[in-house]
Amino acid sequence: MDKKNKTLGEFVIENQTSFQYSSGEFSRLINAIRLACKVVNHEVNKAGLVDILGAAGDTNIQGEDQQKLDVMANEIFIQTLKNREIVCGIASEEEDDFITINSHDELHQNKYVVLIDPLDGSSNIDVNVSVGTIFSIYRRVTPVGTPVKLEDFLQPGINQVAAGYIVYGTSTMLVYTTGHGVNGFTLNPAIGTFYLSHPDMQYPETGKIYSVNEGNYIHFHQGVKDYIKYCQLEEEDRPYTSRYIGSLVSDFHRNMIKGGIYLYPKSSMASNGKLRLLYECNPMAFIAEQANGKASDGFTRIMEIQPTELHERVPFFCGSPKMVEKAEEFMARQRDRENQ
Ligand code: AHM
Ligand code: MG
Repeated sequence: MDKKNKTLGEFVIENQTSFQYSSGEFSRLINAIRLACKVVNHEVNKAGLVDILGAAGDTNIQGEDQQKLDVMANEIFIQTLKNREIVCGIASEEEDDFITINSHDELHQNKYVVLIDPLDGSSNIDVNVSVGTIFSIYRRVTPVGTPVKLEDFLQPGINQVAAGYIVYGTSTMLVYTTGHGVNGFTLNPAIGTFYLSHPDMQYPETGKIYSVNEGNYIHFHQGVKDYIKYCQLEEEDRPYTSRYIGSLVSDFHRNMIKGGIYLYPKSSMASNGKLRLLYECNPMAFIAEQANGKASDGFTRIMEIQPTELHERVPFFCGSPKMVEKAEEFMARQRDRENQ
């Protein structure tokens, strides 16, 4: 078959054997995510009609309350996964606690848990800027046949069996990995089909883009400040270009294609940064590493951090390997200075 015409469905079937565990189950899982993504995509694309159709909190013409899109996306993903009975638990950035699926089913046969940020960067929706969905899949660690426990979700990122994101951008793309490289699929909205458009995605070794919210500059650790100054210096291939959308999926996606680094460091205002280890950093780190990139908290590999709570935050440095290594050098140098 012509590679250019390969659909996501065909790709999943062809690559079933590369999934380390039961292939059928994974195919069903990715199918559920693909379906939910198309529904969310439809809702996101209508967001510009908010003045016509009514804003969140309003009542629409059928007398139904209009929901905020992030709440709606959360419900769509959870409902789609629940209906298909393929996971034993879901944790979402939008929910305080994890959700147990089939809690009344004595069998509890499903082996996977899904962690999801249903609509990341949702403050961008009102101004027609790209947003995304991020997901992460693990095998449960507690025995099959029992209800899921917190420890099934608090696994280090290296245990992920799959992770991906959807970017609702100028076109809608689904990008995922099962630990055998990263592949990107673009939605043809006319027929609702994803096509393999970006096979084997790879970060360039280095790049010319740095992405950070520089408005927080004075609150950053000195190591981060020094690295930002290094990016701006007129030397060798620098100064780099500053690009920051404020929508992690979009900033990450651009940097992976063009070469760059994304930073959300800790600051004197946010002691662990802003991004969530389980819903944002771990899945993005898995994708980054599978695409020749790197992800750390400035000192430690993200995927080796042992999570202690569902909504914990970590500083995030992610991108082209040489750029992340250079930022880590600045962080280490400053730490050494402080320890002297
Ligand atoms: P959210 O989960 O509340 O949407 O926040 C996450 C988003 C990321 O997409 C983005 O990179 C970051 O927050 C931007 O934060 P800031 O506005 O502080 O730069
Ligand atoms: Mg988020």
